[in-house]
Amino acid sequence: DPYFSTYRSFAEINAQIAKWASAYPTTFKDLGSVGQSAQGRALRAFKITSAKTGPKKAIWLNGGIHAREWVSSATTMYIAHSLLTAPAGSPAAALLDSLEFYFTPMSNPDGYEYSRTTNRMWRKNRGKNAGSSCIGTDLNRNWDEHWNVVGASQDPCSDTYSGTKAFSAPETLALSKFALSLPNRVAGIDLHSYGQYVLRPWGWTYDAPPNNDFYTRLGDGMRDAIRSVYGTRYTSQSGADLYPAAGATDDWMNAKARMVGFTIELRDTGSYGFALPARLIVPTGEEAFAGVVYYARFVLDNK
Ligand code: 0X9
Ligand code: ZN
Repeated sequence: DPYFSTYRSFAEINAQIAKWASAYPTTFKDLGSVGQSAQGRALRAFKITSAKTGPKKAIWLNGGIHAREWVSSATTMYIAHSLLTAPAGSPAAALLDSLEFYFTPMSNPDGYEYSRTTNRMWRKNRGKNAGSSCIGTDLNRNWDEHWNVVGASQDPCSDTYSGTKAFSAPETLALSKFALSLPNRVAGIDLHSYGQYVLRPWGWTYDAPPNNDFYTRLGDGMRDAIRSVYGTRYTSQSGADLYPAAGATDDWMNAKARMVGFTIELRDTGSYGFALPARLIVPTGEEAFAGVVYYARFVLDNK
């Protein structure tokens, strides 16, 4: 699909959502805006499931929390594309009979556009900070779970500024309300780059979570599923083993939203880093999709 030949703008991503809504009226549902960014851009959400009715579990895929991690939003959209085009009878298509997939592919649209137009290496949102000329909150330090206890800064000029309090940023507040509005939620993945990691809880402490064995089997299985596509080696470990950092999306999912929460750090391991060439969007997306299919099946069968 030529859509994935290059990194797309906020406007192009929204146009693609509109296209999918008309091309796949039975499986695709545009949920419109779940809130607004600091600069007033819409935080868009959509849902993919089959026409089959009955009780279904919900999985949330979140992309683009960090502005410069362009492949995160691209991969989130690629996963949606892969579900929409899954051949009838395939394992992926079968998932849609028992699951609803909810997508928020661009959770930091202001930062993303700023990274595209002005500063490629921007990470945070673009909210103003009272008493400082520095802009932005790190949206992956602003969630209400052990907020600011480790790996975060109270300096508004820092790239890991955690905000004035948990959910002080409109983006995290809106996303958290959206996630909690899904009564059938069971699991969620927050997509980032780079490093090629499958990160299980916890991210804020080295302590093992309850059900550590479940998380380890799931994370290792995702790692193996990803590798089976092109041989790409991801590392399966806890978030804290990368470095402890609190107030992140994944820990909030697990602790506060009772979801099986993971972070995936997509390609690569540092050759290109955040500036991953656009020709790698499709392979990165294909192997990530294999990981997501494994994850969805595992959650469906084991939770
Ligand atoms: O530091 C982060 O927010 C993530 N890495 S990134 O390079 N994409 O910024 C890792 C988050 C892992 N999860 C937790 N530490 N909770
Ligand atoms: Zn990130």
